[in-house]
Amino acid sequence: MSSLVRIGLFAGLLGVIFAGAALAGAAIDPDVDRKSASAHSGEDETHQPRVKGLAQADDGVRLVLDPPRRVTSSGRLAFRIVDDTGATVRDFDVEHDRRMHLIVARRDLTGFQHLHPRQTADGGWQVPMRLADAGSYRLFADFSSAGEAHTLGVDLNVDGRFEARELPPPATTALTAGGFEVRLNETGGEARFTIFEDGARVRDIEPYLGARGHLVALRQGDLAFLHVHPESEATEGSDIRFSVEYPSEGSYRLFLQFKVDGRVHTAAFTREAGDVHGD
Ligand SMILES: [Cu+2]
Repeated sequence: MSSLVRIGLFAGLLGVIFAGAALAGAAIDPDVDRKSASAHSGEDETHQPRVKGLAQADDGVRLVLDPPRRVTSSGRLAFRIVDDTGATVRDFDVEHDRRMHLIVARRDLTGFQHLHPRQTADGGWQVPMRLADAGSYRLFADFSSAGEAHTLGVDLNVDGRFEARELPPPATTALTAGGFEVRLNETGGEARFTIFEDGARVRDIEPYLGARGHLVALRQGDLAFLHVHPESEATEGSDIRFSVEYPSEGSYRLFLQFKVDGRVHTAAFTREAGDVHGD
């Protein structure tokens, strides 16, 4: 909790004492505390940031949409990364086999997409993108430049009648569109995924983006993008393992992608931080 919040709460408590109980609801509104806390959760004073993607500009780089803020449900998305002088950044490092990873999710955590844009001659990026449902989407550009990793986030709106979907309840199994059943086992900060097809364990998982799988974890409410590290000792035939650290209580959506028979499959899981250490 920041000192400002603390001072606010202290003042609120004094208010309750002197002005009576009627003020209590407004002065010690738990929502106010939660909002302030989430605004600060992007940084950790002693460690690297535990969440990413909450800002459109960070660490001297900025994500610029061309044109800004709005897309049609199907078309081409164009964007650039600019530095603090406004110049287009052109040099990117290869991370997970690509120079640019684009993650898209609607704000209700449906409609997940993982795309790889193409760099144009002027240094910008383009990718065909279809957003089937109306609503507000979060777009994350995940890249590394000059040895520094960045995840910048920006909202996109698709006009139309918007119906938010409830987050599915927490689960440790998920079905992919291709009929695979994925089981998740979480213990001590490690998420272990096992793939099944028709009840039998799938062992011939193909490399995808230089690893056995790719995991994106988003926090419900602000779509904070979690640091997730693939565990290097994963070998042929083994589970797909990641170290996942939930930065706060709350609901999270995990999107695991893996490749079998040349096709990429996505399995999504809802997790509640709080039960992750208990089960
Ligand atoms: Cu990617």
